[in-house]
Amino acid sequence: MSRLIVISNRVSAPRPNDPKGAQGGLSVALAAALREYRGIWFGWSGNKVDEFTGHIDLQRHGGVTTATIDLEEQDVDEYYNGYANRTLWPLFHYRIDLAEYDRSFAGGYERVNERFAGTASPLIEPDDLVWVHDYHLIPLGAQLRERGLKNRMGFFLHIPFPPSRLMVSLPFHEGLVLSLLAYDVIGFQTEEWLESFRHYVERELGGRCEPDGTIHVGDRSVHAAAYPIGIDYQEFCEAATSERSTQAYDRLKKSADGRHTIIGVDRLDYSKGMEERFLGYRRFLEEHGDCRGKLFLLQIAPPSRGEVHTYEIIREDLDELSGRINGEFAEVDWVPIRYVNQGYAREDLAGFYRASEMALITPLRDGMNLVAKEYVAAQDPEDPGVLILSRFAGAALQMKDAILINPYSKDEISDAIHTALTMPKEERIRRWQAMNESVKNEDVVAWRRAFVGALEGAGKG
Ligand code: GDG
Repeated sequence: MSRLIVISNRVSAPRPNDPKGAQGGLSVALAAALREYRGIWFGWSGNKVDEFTGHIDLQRHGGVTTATIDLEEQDVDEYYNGYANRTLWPLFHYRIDLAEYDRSFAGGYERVNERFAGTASPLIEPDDLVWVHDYHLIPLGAQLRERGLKNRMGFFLHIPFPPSRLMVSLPFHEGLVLSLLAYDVIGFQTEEWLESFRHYVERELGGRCEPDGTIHVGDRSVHAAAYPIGIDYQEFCEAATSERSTQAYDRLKKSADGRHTIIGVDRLDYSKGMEERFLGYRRFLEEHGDCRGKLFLLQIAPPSRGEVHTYEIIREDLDELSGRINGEFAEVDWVPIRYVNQGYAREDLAGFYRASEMALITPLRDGMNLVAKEYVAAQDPEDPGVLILSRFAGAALQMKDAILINPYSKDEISDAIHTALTMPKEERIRRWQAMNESVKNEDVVAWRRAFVGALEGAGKG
């Protein structure tokens, strides 16, 4: 069997009970995918050095071999904080108003991708399968090919692919998308993002897309398809019934004191629609005065990307908004929003999900959203909670039995909370069973098998 070489921006060794949490969906999923596979996980260590040396730190953690490199401060500023998180992240989440285009960012992005290619290529043997992840590393495949690699190579995009009309606002967009064609397999989370990619290929690159997923541009033919990512279902169910999880469950239930808990768990990111969520919840409190004091919103939002200015602003905005709503509605013995800016261990999260009668997940745009799937997996089958989910999350395409809402509409959020509060138990069970089936069957193992299977079947590049 070929080895699997996974390459992503950050490598984080599996630490299921890291109390700081907030590893992000990608690293949680990749650790799970690699555990069962012989191979290497290559990427940035997260450390900065004065001068880039290309030194590779090889380690083995929890059944996974990791190979990491350190980057220079300028690399991190231009490539990670710059092009990846200030240019591509907002653009790919349809926020061209927030996207910044700076020549130095684009230069740093190319440079770091070259550094990845230069240091990773000696580790790659001719028969290895190479699987590159996410928007930080789009040109990496092309740069590995320039170094003579003929391996089968795949790329998976964890975030949405924007519609062509937005994509063209990126300077030199053709070069970026053309570089994707160096891969043999290109994977997207949903049919919707795939459709945007195919549209771009036909309209901007003059390519041809066949119904079986083959894409032809010039003399290059590649396979592009949707591979919806899932959670490690078994691991999460075990986490949800562990001793630690039970303690977390008891802690939340005790402090809820008979009130209903609405839970939200998100990295502090504008794409997650937390401001819209708070405003929708506020509308609910206005419209249903009789429900005040009977429920509360627990929003867990560990900080992320602290060095990017937009993230400081969202943090300030949410601090202010939650404070304002609490000031407006709180009573001496009740606070409507418990807003927590820290991460928790996965087992604690699982207990909190299980103890919550409802989850309110309202991203304005999200590649998939694993929190929605984790919430379902953690529920008590005899008395499950209700999932309220944005129709703009990739997960909504698989979880049609959630209450699907438009996160921009305060009214829809308010109505959905009311529907969830009054939903009969039989309906909660019916909806949960349907969602649980899909979360269980379309898990991270199925995702990895589908993608790696397509890569194994691909012609050598
Ligand atoms: C990207 C895409 C796509 C959050 N807080 C804590 C914590 N988390 C964990 C959650 C979940 C993960 O982080 C978040 O995953 P999401 O999928 O919701 O979102 P992104 O981080 O934006 O991930 C996304 C994903 O990649 C995978 O392809 O679904 O669309 O944007 O696992 O549980 N974990 C712990 N403590 C926390 O406080 N331990």
